[in-house]
Amino acid sequence: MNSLPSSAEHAATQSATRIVKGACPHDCPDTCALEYHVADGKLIDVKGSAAHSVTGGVLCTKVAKYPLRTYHPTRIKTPLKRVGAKGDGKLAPISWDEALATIASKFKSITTEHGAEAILPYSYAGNMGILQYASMDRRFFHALGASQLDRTICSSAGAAGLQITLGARLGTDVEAFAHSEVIILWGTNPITSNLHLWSRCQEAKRRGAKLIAIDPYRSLSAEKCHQWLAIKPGTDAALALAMMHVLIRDDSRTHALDHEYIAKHTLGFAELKTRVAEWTPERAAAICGIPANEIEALAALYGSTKKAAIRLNYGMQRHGGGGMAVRTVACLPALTGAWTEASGGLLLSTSGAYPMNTAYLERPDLMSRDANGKLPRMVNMCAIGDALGQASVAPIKAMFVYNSNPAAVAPDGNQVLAGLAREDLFTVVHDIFITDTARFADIVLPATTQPEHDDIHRSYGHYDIVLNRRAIEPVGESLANTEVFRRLAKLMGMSDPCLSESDESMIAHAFDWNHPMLAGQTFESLERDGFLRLNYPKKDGFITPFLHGSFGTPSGKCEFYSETLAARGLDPLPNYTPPHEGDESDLANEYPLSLNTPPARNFMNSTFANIEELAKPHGAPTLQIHPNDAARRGIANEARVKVWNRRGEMKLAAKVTEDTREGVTTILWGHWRDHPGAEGFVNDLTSQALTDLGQGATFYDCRVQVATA
Ligand SMILES: Nc1nc2c(c(=O)[nH]1)N[C@H]1C(S)=C(S)[C@@H](COP(=O)(O)OP(=O)(O)OC[C@H]3O[C@@H](n4cnc5c(=O)[nH]c(N)nc54)[C@H](O)[C@@H]3O)O[C@H]1N2
Ligand SMILES: Nc1nc2c(c(=O)[nH]1)N[C@H]1C(S)=C(S)[C@@H](COP(=O)(O)OP(=O)(O)OC[C@H]3O[C@@H](n4cnc5c(=O)[nH]c(N)nc54)[C@H](O)[C@@H]3O)O[C@H]1N2
Ligand code: SF4
Ligand SMILES: [Mo]
Repeated sequence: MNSLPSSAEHAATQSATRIVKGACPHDCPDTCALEYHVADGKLIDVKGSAAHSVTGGVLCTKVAKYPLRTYHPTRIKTPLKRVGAKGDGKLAPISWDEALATIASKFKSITTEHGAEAILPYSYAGNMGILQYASMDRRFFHALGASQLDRTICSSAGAAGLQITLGARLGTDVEAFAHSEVIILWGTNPITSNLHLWSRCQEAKRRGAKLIAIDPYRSLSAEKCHQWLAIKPGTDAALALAMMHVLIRDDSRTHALDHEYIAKHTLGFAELKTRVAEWTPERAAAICGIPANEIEALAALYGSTKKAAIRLNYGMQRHGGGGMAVRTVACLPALTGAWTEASGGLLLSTSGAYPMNTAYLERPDLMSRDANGKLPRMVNMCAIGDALGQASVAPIKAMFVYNSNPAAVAPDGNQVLAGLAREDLFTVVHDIFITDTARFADIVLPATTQPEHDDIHRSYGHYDIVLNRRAIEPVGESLANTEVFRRLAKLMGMSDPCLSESDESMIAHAFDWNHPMLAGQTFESLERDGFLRLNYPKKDGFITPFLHGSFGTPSGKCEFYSETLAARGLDPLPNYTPPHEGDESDLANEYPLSLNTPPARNFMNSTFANIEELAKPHGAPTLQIHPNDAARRGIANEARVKVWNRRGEMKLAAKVTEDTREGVTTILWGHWRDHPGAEGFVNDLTSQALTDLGQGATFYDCRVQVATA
């Protein structure tokens, strides 16, 4: 209908609008509570819930325009099969019956010939719903005997570091940041990646708080802080050690240490004191490129109040020493007793807060052991390029990709593409769009978007459970992840009854409702309100997880000294582990610059970059380079440059700017491979090397050279 609706028609539409409660599924700490506005069976708008205090009625630009994604003209509407060469993206529609029958017969023949371990699931966090992220899919692959995927691409180094020091993935309540007096944004850009934390930081700023960003790049958030400390990539642990040095050295004068908290709730203070005595600000300054007097001032400011909150994010752990860096920074709040204030402490993740029924949802017991008692092998998702290239005893013969886009998001892209191009590799991609990975698929399956299925959510940035209810019928023939694996299991004659459990039943069983953290709460109240908050100790109305100690470590204390690390032959104390490709590495002469590739605001990893309305304002990718580095290479602003290393290269426009520190180039990440204005791709440059703890990704630990193209 082209004409405007009459006022009567308009009123009718309005009265017919239904509001359905939802949860944002994207890989973002905010896990907003949504309201789907539906009229005539169509999603007409998505709003943030005003009743949900974290969301506060506000959504980021990406999700506020969600109907653009759900009804995008390029959505996959039917299953497809490949009719061209791998990588061409030439695909023809087929029926679900044909698609599933093809997958089932391939999986069977591969199992007979090579063993089920030759089949690999590849998934990450395209959808963070508890069901769509990890439930029926895990059951299916466990029962099949497929290789296991080690899901390390994002947070595993930080999670491992936090686990050593705090013993739990818990942290400061996002809403309490509004009352902090000092906020350190440590390797994080919340305007992009954590909008609802940023609004609390702004509130604190208006109340007089001091905001400091520690980041090699002057991000949108760093720009709005009182101070930007332009640290060299991968050296955060050295800075934290020197801060502890100053706090302990000056304590008799500043009284910054909380001796009662240290005595009651920490382990190994004496050993820590000896260790940090070696870490003078001068020594750290030489490593992290921040002048010693600024390190002194930072430590003094941090020690001046217990209402000092550190927001760590995953940016600073994407380096060779990322696990140790998080472990070291996480020692700070216990030293000053900042955990005793709701608006003090540290937040990396809250995902460990929830009483999850993981074993029930994922059924790891369905995996069978071989003659030697071993479970199916584990494949690290960061090293998928190497894994696909290996002609080892058990090569990967089939890969089932869902909730992820490895051709764009995995490091060392040339290796990944070479693997995906293998003629003998059978690839299935279940997605909403023809992604860079789907272009290599033998079979493509259409997936639902969040308003088209039910789910239940935890968060990694707050303490609430959020429910998602289906608001519209699936677009085209799309199916949710859970349904695809239910159908495939049935077709393959897999008989365990858990393989046919309904979504509704899994939703009801996702959490342990008898757990003290849910005492007094019911599924009915969740259904009514759309969200609920866990019962954690509170102060001033905010969750304050380590108010009374109760750390999750073996000793129950914040472990400055870790027996766990000692038993693994590792340094039991906080320390600095240099990056793989840092200034001291062998590569530094040939490749004198670091490459930093953090996410762009309008995209969510590689999601949303195909939505014109979001991609257009961002424009083509650019290589940001410091004026001194540009001058040395004769690079003018907007000149075409080539950036390369031994793994790959990219050509794009330069942006000469002091926003990126000297020695560091920055490309904001999230575009797809074929983006106009650039040749080559960011992740063709990044490395498959892993972190010190947690076997995580090292995207930002990357040396390059740059020249005019
Ligand atoms: N809009 C948007 N939001 C997102 C995402 C997205 O792609 N787009 N991604 C989501 C995902 S998957 C995640 S994991 C989260 C987390 O998101 P993160 O990956 O943590 O991303 P940012 O918050 O952008 O912060 C990363 C910052 O770390 C800086 N950095 C790089 N190296 C170092 C270093 O060695 N030390 C220090 N101190 N800083 C360093 C970068 O310059 C950057 O400003 O965000 C989520 N939210
Ligand atoms: N250079 C560089 N590389 C990076 C990063 C970086 O900062 N710099 N960040 C890294 C990080 S932190 C992460 S977490 C990874 C992210 O890696 P991924 O988790 O792979 O993230 P996305 O690129 O968003 O891909 C998710 C895909 O899932 C699809 N999807 C969404 N919902 C569903 C669903 O319900 N079902 C199915 N079947 N599919 C669905 C989306 O359409 C999308 O194509 O990337 C990493 N790569
Ligand atoms: S991406 Fe993050 S900020 Fe945006 S709606 Fe989802 S949870 Fe909220
Ligand atoms: Mo991530």
